[in-house]
Amino acid sequence: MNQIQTTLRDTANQLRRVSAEIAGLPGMETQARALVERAERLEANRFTVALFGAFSAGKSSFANALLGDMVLPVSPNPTTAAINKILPPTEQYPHGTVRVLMKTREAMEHDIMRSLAVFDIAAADVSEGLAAVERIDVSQMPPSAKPHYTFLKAVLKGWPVMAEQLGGEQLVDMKAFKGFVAKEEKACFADSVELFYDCPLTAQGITLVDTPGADSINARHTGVAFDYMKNADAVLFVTYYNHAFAQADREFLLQMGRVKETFELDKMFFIVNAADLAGSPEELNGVLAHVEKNLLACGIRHPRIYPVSSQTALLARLHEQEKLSPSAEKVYRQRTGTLEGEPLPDAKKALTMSGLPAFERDFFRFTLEELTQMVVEAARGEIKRAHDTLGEMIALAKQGEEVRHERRQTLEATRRQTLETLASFTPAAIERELASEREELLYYVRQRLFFRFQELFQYAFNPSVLVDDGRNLKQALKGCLQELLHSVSYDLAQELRATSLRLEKFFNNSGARMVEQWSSQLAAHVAGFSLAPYAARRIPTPAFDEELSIASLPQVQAALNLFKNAKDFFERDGKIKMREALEKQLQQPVGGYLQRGGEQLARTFASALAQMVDEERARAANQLEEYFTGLLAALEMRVDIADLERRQRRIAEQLAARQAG
Ligand SMILES: Nc1nc2c(ncn2[C@@H]2O[C@H](COP(=O)(O)OP(=O)(O)OP(=O)(O)O)[C@@H](O)[C@H]2O)c(=O)[nH]1
Ligand SMILES: [Mg+2]
Repeated sequence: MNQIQTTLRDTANQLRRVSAEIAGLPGMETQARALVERAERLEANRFTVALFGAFSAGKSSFANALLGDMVLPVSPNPTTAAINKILPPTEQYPHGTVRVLMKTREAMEHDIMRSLAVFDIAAADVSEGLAAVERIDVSQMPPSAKPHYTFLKAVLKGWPVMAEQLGGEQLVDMKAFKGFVAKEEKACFADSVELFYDCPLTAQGITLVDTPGADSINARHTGVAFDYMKNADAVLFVTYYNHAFAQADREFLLQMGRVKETFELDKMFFIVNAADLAGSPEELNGVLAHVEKNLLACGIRHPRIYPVSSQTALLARLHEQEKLSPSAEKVYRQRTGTLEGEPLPDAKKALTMSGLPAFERDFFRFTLEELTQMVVEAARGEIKRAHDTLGEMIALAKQGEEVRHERRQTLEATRRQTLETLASFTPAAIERELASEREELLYYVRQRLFFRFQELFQYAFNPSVLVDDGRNLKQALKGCLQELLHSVSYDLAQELRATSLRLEKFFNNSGARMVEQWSSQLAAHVAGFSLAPYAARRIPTPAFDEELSIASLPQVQAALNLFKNAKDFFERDGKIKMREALEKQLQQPVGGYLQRGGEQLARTFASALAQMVDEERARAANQLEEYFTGLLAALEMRVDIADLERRQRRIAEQLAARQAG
C-alpha cells in the first residue's frame, strides 16, 4: 500500500544484510558502519513539501484536500499567519498532537524593532515601541509597509497574554491549533506550529508545510521562504483561478526562476486552484495559458500546471468517509450537478472532476520514482563498493606466493606515499575558482538590477499614488522613494541568496571533482582502490542586509524635487528625468551593498571550503588505512577465500534483487 516506505525499508534491509556480510572482515569496519548508518537514515527519511502562493489563493484548502479532511483553517480573509507543518505522528507525538514552538524573547524583540524601523520609529525598548504603534499614520502607507503594520497591531493585541509564553514550546490540542495558525495576535508569537497527523499522505513519510500568503512571508519572514525553496523536496505553488499574479507572487516566482537550475530535479508543481469557477473548458484553457505565460516571464519553462478544485476534492474525500455535513452536502450536489432528492454521486467521480487525481498521480510518481530512486541509487552505489572491495581482496589472496611477497614488500612504501599525496593537497585552485565565480556572479547581479530598475521605479512611482487631488504630494513622493529603496534592497537580497545557492552548487561540484581526482590519483598507486563518492554539503545562506545603506539620504531625496506635477511627470518626461537622477544616486549604495554581500559570501565559503577539505581528507585517509589493513590480511593469507567468495556472491544477489524489483 505504501510504496515509498516499502521501497525505503527494503533498501535499508539490504544495506543491513550487506553490512552483516562484511562486518568483522579485516579493513571493512568503516564500510560496514557506513552501510548501517545509511540504513538508519533511509528508515527515518522524510520528504518535505512546501506550499506557497498569494493570500487566499487556497493553499490551506489545497492542503486539506491532500490530507482528506478539514484540518487547516480556511477563510476568504488573510488566514494563515504562522508557518505550519503537518508531520507523521511519532511515539513521542501521537496523532492529533500540536507542538507550538514559540519565538525567543530576543527574536520577538528583534522582529518588533525591525517592523518599527519601517515607520522610522526607533524605540528604547519594546513597551516604548508598542506605545508608538498607535501613532503610526496609516493614511499614506506604502504597500510594502502594510505587513509590518499588521504584525505590530497583532503584537500589541496579543502582548499582555502571550509575552510570558515566549521562548518555550507548548503542546496543545486541535482547537488551540487553529488559534495559533490563524489568529494573528497569537500566531505572531510563534516561530512555527507542528501538527502530528496520521493520514495516507503523512504515512508516506511526507511533511506538508503550509505558509502565510506571499506578501507576509516576503516582508516578515525574510529568508524563510528561500530556505524552504532551497531545502524542500518539492514546492507547490498555488494561484487562485481568477486572481491576477500579484507583485508578491512574481517576486517568489522570479526567485524560483533564478535558482531552479541549481536543483538536481525539477521540484516545482503549479496548482491553478478553484478551477470549479471556470465557465467553460475554453475559459479554463485561457487561464492556464495565462499562468504559463507569467511563469515563462519569470524564467520558468515547461512548468507542470494542474487545474484543481480543492473544495470539490475535499468534499469528495469527506463523502468517501461519510463525513459530509448537511451544508457540505448541498455544495457537493451543486458541484456535481445533482438535484435534491437524487442519490449522491460516487466520491470517485467527484474526485476525478476536481482535478486532484491528475496532480497526485504525477506528484507521487515524482516522490516515489524520482526522489526515492535517488536515495536508493546512492545506497546501491555503496553496496557495489563493498562488493568490489571484497573482489580485490579475493583476487589478491588468490595470487601466487611470489606476487604476494612482492606486494607485501612495497606495501609500506605505497601506504606512506599515498597518505603523503593526500596530505600535500591544497585547495588553492578551488579557492581561486570560487572567488572568480563569485565575482562574475556579482557582476551580473548588478547588471540585472539596473536592467530591472525601470520596472521597479514604475512600480513605486505609480499614477495611483501620485495624484493631484490635494493630497500631500511631498509625503507621497517620499513614500514612493521608500518603496523603491525597499524593492531595490529586496531584489538585491534575493539575488544574493540565489548567488549563494549557485556558489553552493559550484562548491559541491568542485568537491566532487576533487574526490574523484584523489580517487584516480590514489588508484595509480594502489590498483583497485576507489574512494567513496563525495556527498554534497548544504551551506547555510548568509543573512544579507535588508536595507541599502545610504550615506546621504537628503542627497537622494533631492531627486524628488524634480517632480513638478502629475501631468509633467507621467505625460511628459518628468518621470524619465527623475528615474535617471535616482539611478545615478543609487550606483554607490548598490555597489556598497554588493561589496558587503560579496564579503559575506567570501567568508562563508572560505570556511566551508576549509572544513570540507579537512573532512574529506580525513575520510580519504581513513579509507586508505582500512584498505591497507584488508590488503595486508589478504597478502598474508589471513583470509578464508571460499568464505569471502560466498559473502561476495550473497552481496551480488542483493544487487541483482534490487534490479529485478
Ligand atoms: N470556489 C472555490 N473556492 C475556493 C477553493 N479553494 C479555496 N477556496 C476559497 O478561497 C478562500 C481562501 O482559501 P484558503 O485556503 O484560506 O487560502 P490560503 O491561500 O490558505 O489563504 P491565506 O492563508 O490567507 O494565505 C476561501 O474562502 C476558500 O473557501 C476552490 O477550490 N473553489
Ligand atoms: Mg491559509
